[in-house]
Amino acid sequence: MPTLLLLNGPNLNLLGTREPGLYGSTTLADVEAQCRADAQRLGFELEAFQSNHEGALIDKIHEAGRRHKAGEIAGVVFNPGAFTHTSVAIFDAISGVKPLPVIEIHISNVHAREAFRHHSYVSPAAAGIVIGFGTEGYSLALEGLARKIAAAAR
Ligand code: CA2
Repeated sequence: MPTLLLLNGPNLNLLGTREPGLYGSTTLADVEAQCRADAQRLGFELEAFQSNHEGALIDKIHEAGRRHKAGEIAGVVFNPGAFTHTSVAIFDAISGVKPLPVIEIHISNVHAREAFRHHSYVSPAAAGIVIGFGTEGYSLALEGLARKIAAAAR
């Protein structure tokens, strides 16, 4: 079965354990289970990976690009965490694996927060963006990704 990759960046392993006012009380394990069920409903397997390290995330994007060419990975939902606002290297990695579709997702509405969160290096390389729907945004992102994959196959 084709596979979707769920990627989460730095500090998202803390989801549900701190700052529930900002990020909710759902844990990363809960998010991954919810996404696995969503993916199956949409006809995909799900692989999930979280890292606090920029290079590990970049390596995973490169691997996803190779597996996309091999017909194994159909697309990626990615919350790059704070690297969203700092990382030209992640922009380059996503640009370098096109046409693999990558949906950027943020749990909080970054535009209603500090000015340094208003700019994303990732968005120009993303196939779509979901912002501010809490952890349910991951489900919306998977749904949108599945629609883009279906449209590209037509
Ligand atoms: O809203 C989002 O999803 C963010 O990507 C989350 C990042 C933040 O740097 C971005 O600006 C927006 C932070 C993730 C930290 O997650 C935590 C969760 C619980 C407790 C502490 C941190």
